[in-house]
Amino acid sequence: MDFGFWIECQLFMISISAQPYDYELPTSGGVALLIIDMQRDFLEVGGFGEALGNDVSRLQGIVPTVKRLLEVFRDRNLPIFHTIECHQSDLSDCPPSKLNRGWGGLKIGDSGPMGRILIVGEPGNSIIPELEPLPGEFVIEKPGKGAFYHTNLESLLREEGVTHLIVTGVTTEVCVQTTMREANDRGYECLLVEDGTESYFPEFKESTLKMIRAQGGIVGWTATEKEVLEGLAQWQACLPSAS
Ligand code: C5J
Repeated sequence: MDFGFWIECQLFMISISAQPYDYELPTSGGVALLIIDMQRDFLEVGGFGEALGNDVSRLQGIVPTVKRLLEVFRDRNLPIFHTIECHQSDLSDCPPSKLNRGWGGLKIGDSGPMGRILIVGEPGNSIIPELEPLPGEFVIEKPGKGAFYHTNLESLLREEGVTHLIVTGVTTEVCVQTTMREANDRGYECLLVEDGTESYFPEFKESTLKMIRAQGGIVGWTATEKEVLEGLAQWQACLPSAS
């Protein structure tokens, strides 16, 4: 590291240009990527999402962005957490309040176009092949909308020394937002990647982004993939391990 750059690293916090204001990165690691529910049943033609009448192409639009972020975190050896919304085959972890909701003909546990809906191990429940987790990456099976509810996510984050979460995935206003709120309450600094999250309902996505960064970042920050990658590149160059 050249001396001028070293001085810059010491004097200034490295941050990601974000809304509602810059997202400061920690001086010694602690940043992880969190990818929420990029499952075949939500994203693929012929899956549960489409069976419910949703346009899944909206969700597919973010796959290249999430993949690029995933590759950057892999290249830099930073922790990666994937989540899957799923239930046990006997539905013992699915409360009636969740099981009995919904319009269409299909409910959780029913046989759908890609196997039983939201049941662990069924074809539609797996993460899309483009983002398939590699050994060493964490996969959190979650029965709720939030990734902290009835999972070991919090203890894993602690063990890995994670304090900052770069959040991506689907759907913005449901599992992504719930997880960010849970994480925020637990003290994690969360940034949602604007072009790395999507909803079947564009107006819900836009409202969620606004809600997250309202009141000075009441839930967290938002930034584009480009802004995240620029900030991370500068941050990694400043880490003690880079010198
Ligand atoms: C939903 C999710 N929408 N991953 N799940 O039920 O947001």
